Amino acid sequence: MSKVEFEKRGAIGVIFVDYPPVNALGQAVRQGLVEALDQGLADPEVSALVLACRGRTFIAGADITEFGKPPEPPLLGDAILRYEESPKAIVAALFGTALGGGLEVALGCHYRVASAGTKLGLPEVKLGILPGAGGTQRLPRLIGFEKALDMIVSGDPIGVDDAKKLGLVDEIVTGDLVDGAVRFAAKIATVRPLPRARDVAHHLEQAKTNPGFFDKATKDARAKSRGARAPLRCIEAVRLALEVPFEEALLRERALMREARESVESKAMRHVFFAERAAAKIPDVPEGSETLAIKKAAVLGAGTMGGGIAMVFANAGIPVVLVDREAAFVEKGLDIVKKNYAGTVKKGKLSQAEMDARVGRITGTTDWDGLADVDLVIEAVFEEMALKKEIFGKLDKICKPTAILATNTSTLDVNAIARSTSRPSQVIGLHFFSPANVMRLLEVVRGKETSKTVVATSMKLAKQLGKVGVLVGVCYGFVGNRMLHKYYREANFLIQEGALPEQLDRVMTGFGFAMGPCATSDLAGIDVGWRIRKEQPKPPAGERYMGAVPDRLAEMGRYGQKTNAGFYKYEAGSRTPVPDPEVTAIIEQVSKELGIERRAVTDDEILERCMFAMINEGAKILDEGIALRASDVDTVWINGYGFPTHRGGPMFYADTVGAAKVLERILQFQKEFGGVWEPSALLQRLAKEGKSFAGVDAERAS
Ligand code: T1G
Repeated sequence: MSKVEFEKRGAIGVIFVDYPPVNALGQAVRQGLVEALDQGLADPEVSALVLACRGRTFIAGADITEFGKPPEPPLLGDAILRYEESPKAIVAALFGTALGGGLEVALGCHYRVASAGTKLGLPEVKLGILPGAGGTQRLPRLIGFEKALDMIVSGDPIGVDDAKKLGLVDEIVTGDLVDGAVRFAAKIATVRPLPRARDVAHHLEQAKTNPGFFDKATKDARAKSRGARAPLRCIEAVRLALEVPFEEALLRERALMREARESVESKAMRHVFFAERAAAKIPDVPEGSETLAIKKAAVLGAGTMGGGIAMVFANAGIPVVLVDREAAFVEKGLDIVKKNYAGTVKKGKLSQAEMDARVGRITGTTDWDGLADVDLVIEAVFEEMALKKEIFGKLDKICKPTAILATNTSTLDVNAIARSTSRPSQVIGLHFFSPANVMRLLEVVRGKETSKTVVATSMKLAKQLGKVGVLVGVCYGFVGNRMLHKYYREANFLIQEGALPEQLDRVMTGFGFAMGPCATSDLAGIDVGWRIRKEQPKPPAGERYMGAVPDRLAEMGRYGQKTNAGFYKYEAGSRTPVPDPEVTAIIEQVSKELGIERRAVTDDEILERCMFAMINEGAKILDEGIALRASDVDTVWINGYGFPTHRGGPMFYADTVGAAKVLERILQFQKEFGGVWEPSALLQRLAKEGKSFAGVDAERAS
């Protein structure tokens, strides 16, 4: 069945795209668009045309699954030129998400009408590319260069009201969209000349008076992009509008887009796109599996995490009870919640009315009886097993039989917690990341006895809460923290051997992380890890201890930002890390006490040891089935640990280096630094067979 149909409504021809799930511009759709246009143009009874879509959204872009294949005609840019040059007016009828190539098609039409709630954007930069079908030329001409560049470089969509104000949308339709578009088309059918975005001159003239604008945009983008090239390519393309004629700019934009599409950066970001969607698919809990309705939730523990989690539910429209053992703790928790919301309102990112509605969904109490009718309880108290078991025992008695009992533990054994209840099948780990109302990742920790219904409900809830849910098994630190521990082990060993915090952080931010391990420890608080390590047994004699330097800093009261001194020093009220010679002296003293002769450490060694320690642990996690897919490990790191998206995640990065090279280096480190570098069996297999982690996912999916 054709993906594009033509239908006549009186004198108006309606071109319907129908290609679920998101009407992506695959070859058949492009072909259909051209054929339907020809049909409309050839029909003398047709005075104007409407371009519309069936299904859940207007065209959401090019078909990303076609990337990497040789482009087939008609090319999107050429199809759009056909629409733009049409002698009959064409009205695009937008709803849902008009994105990427979809918005570019609409920009090639002469008018755009839209339903309320429509989102419009050019998100290509989030795939490591740039708009390649005229978006960088038509959008700036139509709405102005500043706003257009902001949309193209950020990739963030705008709402239909803003689009109307900017002149991107001509009319917001109430009632049936296609009927409204047909009425609009009939109204403008005879208006000439036909308004084409390419012909709008005033923004272009204005931009030509201020070419310096692009230099500033480039400087800002370079500072923000953490080494990603796509934002810079976007600016380069938009700038063409000032430098060359429209047609030539289209060809050069297309060439820039193709260059970007072949880049490892774009392959990494497309991997991340599909990895996030794959993470939602659980092989033994297929789509459509039975789920429980979560209409009311509760959070136990009104501390920072508890308050953040309560906000997540309130933001998703789910009433939530915030419980703690003393009224003062509850009050404090609610105050923090209100402060967080007030901050968002102040930034203009939330209306006061919406804030009030969300705060209204959160009730604080010390009374556990209020938990009898909730559908889900999330425990977020101190990381003490005895306390958690006591709490789950009590919840087991109070909560209704169908209620899901979840723990937000980041390290403890979920199976042991489950066994402290009479309903282990209803127990699951829901591991949020701090700040819970900001971080997108949710590790969904499946216990041995967790039922498929509870797994399916939790994965569905993750999407409902605007989180990226990744299913993981039970082990110490699950996926993220378990790998983080290895990364930080190497980071701290490197400091003991000769590196300094500023070198380590420079290498890791150069790789693309927002912050290096030392600055991150200062932000999170060096005392947090120190207190946990103090509870744990020291490694046996002869085995190295990663905590030597951070323990010394903590013992000296250098907890990080909160004490204006940690691995770095901080001016009062500033978050800017300043290298501190006192820390260098402390580190040198600790190395001496450990009997380590300090040496020059190269940037390459730092990157390899930090990354390969992570990758090796990721491979062991896959070996053990704690993660279903290598791409899940990447999704955890991208959404929970600030791993640079343009690197694709640790396992994707491993594939760009190659399993054989990673193994070769790990075996070298094993020789130099001992058993902590025991290579994973999976990595050894991949190296031997010349395979990749992506290949493992494909094997497991088939
Ligand atoms: N191509 C192919 N498949 C796509 C797709 C696309 N553009 N967008 C979504 N899908 C699939 C997705 O993998 C999933 O599949 C299903 O649709 C539902 O998606 C020339 C070159 C539109 C906001 O970047 O942002 O145009 O997992 O789970 O949460 O300049 O999808 O069910 O098998 O995300 O409701 C630019 C990408 C392309 C938009 C819907 N466009 N898509 O979100 O559903 S580049 C984009 C999205 C381009 C031109 C260039 C979101 C969405 P499956 P979903 P959702």
